[in-house]
Amino acid sequence: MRRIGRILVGALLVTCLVATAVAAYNIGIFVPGVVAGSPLYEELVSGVAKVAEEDSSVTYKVVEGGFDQSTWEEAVVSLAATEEYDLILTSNGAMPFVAQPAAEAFPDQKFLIVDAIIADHPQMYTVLYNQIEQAVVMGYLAGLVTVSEMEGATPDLKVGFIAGQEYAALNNMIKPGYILGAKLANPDIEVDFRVLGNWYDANKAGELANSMIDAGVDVIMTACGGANQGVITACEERGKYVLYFDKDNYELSSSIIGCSAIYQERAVYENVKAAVAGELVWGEYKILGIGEGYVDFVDYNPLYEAAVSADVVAGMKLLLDDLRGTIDTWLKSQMAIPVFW
Ligand code: RBF
Repeated sequence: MRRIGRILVGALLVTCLVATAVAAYNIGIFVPGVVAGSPLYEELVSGVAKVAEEDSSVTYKVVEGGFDQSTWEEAVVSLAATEEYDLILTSNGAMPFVAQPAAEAFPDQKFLIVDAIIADHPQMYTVLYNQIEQAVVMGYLAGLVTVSEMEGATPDLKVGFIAGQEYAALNNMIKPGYILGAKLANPDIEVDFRVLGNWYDANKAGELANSMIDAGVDVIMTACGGANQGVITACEERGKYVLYFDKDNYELSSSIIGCSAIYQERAVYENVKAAVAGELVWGEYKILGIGEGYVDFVDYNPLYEAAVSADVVAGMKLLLDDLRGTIDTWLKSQMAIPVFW
């Protein structure tokens, strides 16, 4: 009897251990670049960290892919080849394609890719942000500032935008949205658009900003990751204005007069939780914008109203009320996202 009892207890223990092992959920986070200085990558990691804090069965490892994009495909294959991860999580529009060979080689590997979109891939779930909305607001602010009486505003109707590189989301959402917003403020405004060619060279970003300022630009939107600092320093030195694209970052510099934010930490947190619960439908995607609460302009930081003139605040409020409420059908049609995937 005793012996049978011991065997039963032993069997129970083994079952418990196996059950615990099965319940563990491991996430490999592939950062295509480096975390520091890129808001969306910082929030990619912090979103998972929040899930892991609440759920001890969730573990994660962060792999930084660095700036040599030609090595990413191989690095994702290596990550999948460990067969240790229930989920590979990554972020940016190129990643559904970069992860393709890994997906093919490891058909059981699942991928959650945020700030990206692909339809009908049976191993992938993607979350795209409506960056037309995000950029329209920023373009409109740039337009209001350049026509304003603010101290740094020049008589030229020129606003700037510096991007890290050219990619589908930029060409189909961010750039057209910014131009649309600026021209809504005043149709005669010209947008000086420059591409840095990478996401880290702050010196070169500073040179681009200075050359734009020489040409009469008084406000520059920056979306070039770690290189943003070069734009900020140039604008600080020359009394010009910066629009920061991805995050509430007014504290970083007094030259930053407008921030739009993507709530990527929240999107990552929610979708990783859904993945852990087995609720993500592979092959599907969703698009999250201002109406859904994942994209916004940060007018709720008091530093914003302190940084711009009262007429700019009033003009912005009209557009924001529209975008956050019932959008006028004409504006809505102008902001439709073309199917670029
Ligand atoms: N954004 C960053 O802030 N830092 C980066 O290192 C970075 N690398 C990118 C690499 C590729 C191939 C692509 C397509 C986009 C990258 N982005 C990066 C842009 C990011 O996905 C997003 O579009 C911008 O942050 C604007 O919201």
